[in-house]
Amino acid sequence: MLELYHHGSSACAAKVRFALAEKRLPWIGHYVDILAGEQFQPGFLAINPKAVVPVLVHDGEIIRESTVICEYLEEAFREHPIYPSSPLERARVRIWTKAVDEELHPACSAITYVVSHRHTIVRSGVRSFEQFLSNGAGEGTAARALKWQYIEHGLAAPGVAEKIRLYEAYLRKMQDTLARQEWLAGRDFSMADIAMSPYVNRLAALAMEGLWTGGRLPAVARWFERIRERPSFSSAFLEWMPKPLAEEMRANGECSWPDIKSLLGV
Ligand SMILES: N[C@@H](CCC(=O)N[C@@H](CS)C(=O)NCC(=O)O)C(=O)O
Repeated sequence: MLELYHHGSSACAAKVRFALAEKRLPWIGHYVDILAGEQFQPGFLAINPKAVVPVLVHDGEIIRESTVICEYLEEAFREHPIYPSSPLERARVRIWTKAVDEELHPACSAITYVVSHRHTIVRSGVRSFEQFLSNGAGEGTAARALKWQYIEHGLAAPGVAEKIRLYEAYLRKMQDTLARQEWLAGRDFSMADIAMSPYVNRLAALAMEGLWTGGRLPAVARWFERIRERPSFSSAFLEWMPKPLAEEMRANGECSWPDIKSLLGV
């Protein structure tokens, strides 16, 4: 039995749900509300001391880290492969997944917090770092200190502008690649597309589609249309996103859009 601990707005969790859907694997979900602090409950910390989702449990064995989880699924279940067979294309997949883990995910966390989650967290009554930490930090005090900077200073928080520019640079890298080939690793849809989709979808959820629409990055626009048309898209991305959170993220994104545009000069 496959069990997934996940959350609706988590990009890493969406990546694993997308992989599960593409591999047509049935799973049972345990929803962890990371905006309400459920990741700090002892039961969850016991399966992930870092207090982050996603976590996969397969027949009682715990697997953490979204990219590792997807690799595990591919190796444990050979049907409906999401990794290409050629070494060159497999290397291309890993370049994208490494970029996501090392650079894009931290950039996504920055933009999501400064544009939207900071308002949700402040509205819930949090006023100080001590209070923000009062639920616990798992093993992630440093990461949580960074998030507190995003909550307190928004777009003016140290390093945020660079992270948002880096995010946009990845859209342009995608454009360069997708202008030459249909999918990110080559001719076929693969784990590279699964890994990048949540990050393009996040910008769409924040009403920032203008970064690639209107003829700006046409190959990215066409690619994202094809991603959205896949039968797996709805179960991976839409069904788990609570409607009030989706509406809040979109409204907050619309408010921040002029600042983001001026930061990026688009
Ligand atoms: N490298 C980890 C990152 C996991 C991660 O950052 N998860 C976020 C959601 S996308 C989370 O659970 N955040 C909870 C928190 O920061 O309190 C992975 O790929 O699984």
